[in-house]
This record gives sequence, structure tokens and C-alpha cells, in this order.
Amino acid sequence: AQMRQYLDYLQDILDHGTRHEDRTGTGTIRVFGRQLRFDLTEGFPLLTTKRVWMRGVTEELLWFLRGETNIQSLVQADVSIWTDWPLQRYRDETGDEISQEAFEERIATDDAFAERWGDLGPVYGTQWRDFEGPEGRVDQIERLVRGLRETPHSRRHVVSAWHPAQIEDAALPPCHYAFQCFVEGEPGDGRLSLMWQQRSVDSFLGLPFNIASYALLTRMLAQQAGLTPHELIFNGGDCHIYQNHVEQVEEQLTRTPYDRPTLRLRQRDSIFEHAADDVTIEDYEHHPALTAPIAV
Ligand code: DHF
Ligand code: TMP
Repeated sequence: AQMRQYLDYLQDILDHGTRHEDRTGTGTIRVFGRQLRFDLTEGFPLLTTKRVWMRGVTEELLWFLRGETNIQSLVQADVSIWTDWPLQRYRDETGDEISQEAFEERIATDDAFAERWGDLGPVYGTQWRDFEGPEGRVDQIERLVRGLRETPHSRRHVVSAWHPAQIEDAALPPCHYAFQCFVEGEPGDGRLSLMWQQRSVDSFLGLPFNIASYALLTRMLAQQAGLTPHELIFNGGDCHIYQNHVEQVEEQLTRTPYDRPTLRLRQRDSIFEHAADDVTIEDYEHHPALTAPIAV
């Protein structure tokens, strides 16, 4: 099975979107309110119309699951996808026009520097594992895994990364800000679906990562709860294509998707014990990589 619907979604934005200036000064073409559904029994939903960097996706998800918000361990794993935001803050506040390489080198090797400049504030890691409430902190992932095991048919399997009192303190307010799990069928034969909400969607750079990340999370949760992954559903609010990504999008629209790859995930006793090499992607046939500047 393929992923034609991602291409249809991009075409829909080009056909029906309106041009608008945005926070980053780049400009977007945008529509509001779209849904994509992926049947996870038909292979792993990693885009094939360009290369998507699954190791980066995996390292980022494990970083969320560890409850971390400092980029140090990501940078140490050679993952630079979150570097731009701390780097920009460092440059703005110090006036030091340091290169990305030099900044990452210091983040990776100098703990005091990383502590001072590498933190993104209360982003996903904090909210998923350590959500601050009046009666202490809530580990939403631990609670979710327990809930899926003990009351699988509950309608309350919700995790929220949106903490209204802490939005101002985050380098970037959560884009994918909540998800819900849903279980069908009886114990021994249960199927797990997951739906996530995303307020703002960089459809060319961010969304392919987000789809793969939530598909991997669904696999991990299913494995912990003895369930079979079923459906993955994306609900997007402001769904946009940056104006400097239009050429890459048009190139992608000329490409025919390949069949989806398969993902293998090593079983662990706890969802918090996974390492990046627990994840392997097989039979990943894809079109050539496409690069694009990210709007900071
Ligand atoms: N800001 C914006 N404007 N768009 C985003 O997608 C975004 N995503 C964030 C943080 N801020 C953001 C976190 N996730 C890349 C992918 C995901 C991501 C951040 C960055 C990215 O640059 N991907 C490139 C390079 C990957 C690679 O190194 O191979 C890509 O081509 O997918
Ligand atoms: P905003 O906070 O002004 O909405 O900017 C955030 C940008 O980052 C926006 O283009 C959406 C994009 N984004 C994703 O698409 N996926 C992600 O996972 C993250 C963190 C950001």
C-alpha cells in the first residue's frame, strides 16, 4: 500500500490555500482543518516520495519519552533538528555569531553551557512525563500505558502537551499538542488506534516526521499493552506549505509513491527502556532526498 493521500493533501493546499505572511517572515500557503488516516496494518507510513530520516525521528521520540527538553543528548546523538531554536536565542542574547558546528560542539561537551543554552523550556518531554499540576507532577505516558493495560476501552486515553500556564516559557509552543488512544476488540485480540491534534503543520518538513513519529509511538504503546496497531489519524489546524518549499512540493507531486516499508521494533519490558537501535526500517524504497530551509 502507498501513501497517495499525503500527495493529495499537498495538492489540496496548493489548490485551495491562501498566501499569508507568518511569524517567521517566510510566508506560507495555508488551509485550515484537514485529516489524514493511515491504516497501520498496511505497512509503516514513512514517505517514499523523498527520503525521511527515520533515525532522526526515532531519536526525537526517545528524547520526548525520556522527559528531556535539553537538546544536549540529541546533539550528542548527531541529531540537529532542534538546534536552530537554542542557537538563535544564543546569538540574539549574546551577539556572538557562532557557527552551528561550534555551538553544537559546546552543547555536546560542556555541561554548564548546555544547561544555560540548550534547554527549550517546558516542551514535549516535560509535558508528557512531568506535567505540573496542583497536586504534583503527572507522568502522562506511564498513566497511559497503565490505562491501556487495565481499562483498554476507556474513553480517557488522552495525553496533552498543551499547558496553558507554561506556553510563554517554551521556545516553541507545542505544534502537535495532544493525542488520544482507542482500543477495539477483546483482550488477546485488541487493536490500538491513535489520533493526534496538531495546531500548526509544516507540511513539507515537519509532517513527514510527525506521521512517522506517531506511527512509531503507536507501535511502542501497542507492544506494551499487548495490542495490534490499527489506525493512525492526523488532525491538522493551520496546514501550510512554506513559500520556499513550493518547488520541492511540486517535484514530489511528480513522483509515484513506492510500497510502504516495514518497521521492526525490539520488545522491551518498559516503553522507557527503548534505545534507537531497537528500531529498524526494512524494504524502504524511496525517491531521492529533497532538502529545504527550515523556518525558525
Ligand atoms: N519549525 C518549522 N518551521 N517546521 C518544522 O517542521 C519544525 N519542526 C521542529 C521544530 N521546529 C519546526 C521539530 N521537528 C526537521 C524535521 C523535523 C523537525 C525539525 C527539523 C528537518 O530539518 N528535517 C529535514 C532534515 C532532516 C535531516 O537532517 O536529514 C528533512 O529534510 O526532513
Ligand atoms: P508556529 O509556532 O508559529 O506555529 O511555528 C511552528 C512551525 O513549526 C510551524 O510551521 C509548524 C512547524 N512544526 C511542525 O510542523 N511539526 C512539529 O513537530 C513542530 C515542532 C513544528
